[in-house]
Amino acid sequence: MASNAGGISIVAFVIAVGVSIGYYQYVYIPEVNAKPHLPEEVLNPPETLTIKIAPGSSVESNGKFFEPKHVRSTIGIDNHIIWQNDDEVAHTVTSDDGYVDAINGPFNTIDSIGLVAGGETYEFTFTKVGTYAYHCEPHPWMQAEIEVIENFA
Ligand SMILES: [Cu+2]
Repeated sequence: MASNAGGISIVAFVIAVGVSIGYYQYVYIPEVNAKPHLPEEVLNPPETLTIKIAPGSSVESNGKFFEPKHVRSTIGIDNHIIWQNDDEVAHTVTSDDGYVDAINGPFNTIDSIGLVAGGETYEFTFTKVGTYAYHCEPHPWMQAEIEVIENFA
């Protein structure tokens, strides 16, 4: 009886070790390696920048599309960008070169919310310094750029 219980506990121990090693190898390690560790203020910056999609943007002669057309954002300060569609027509915010952020995925509304309907918004947080050119997929004359710079403060 006693030796039987001992046998069961050894089996239980072996299983527990096996599960722990499996968890470490196949769950914990991939999770640790999957995404870079970044400061909290980069992941959730204290401020946001808003870009407005001008009314009439679907018409090329409108002349005003993403406003402002060029935006400078500082990482860890205001690298969270909000696009506000003030037009009645739906638009996309689509990276020119298919940029994929290591934390937040593709910089493209098509891969997340689809079209940004009139009155709706799209939000994206850039976690890396760089220059990000983008456009609207249905209206390719709608072009703009975000420059995300280092925080030198
Ligand atoms: Cu558009």
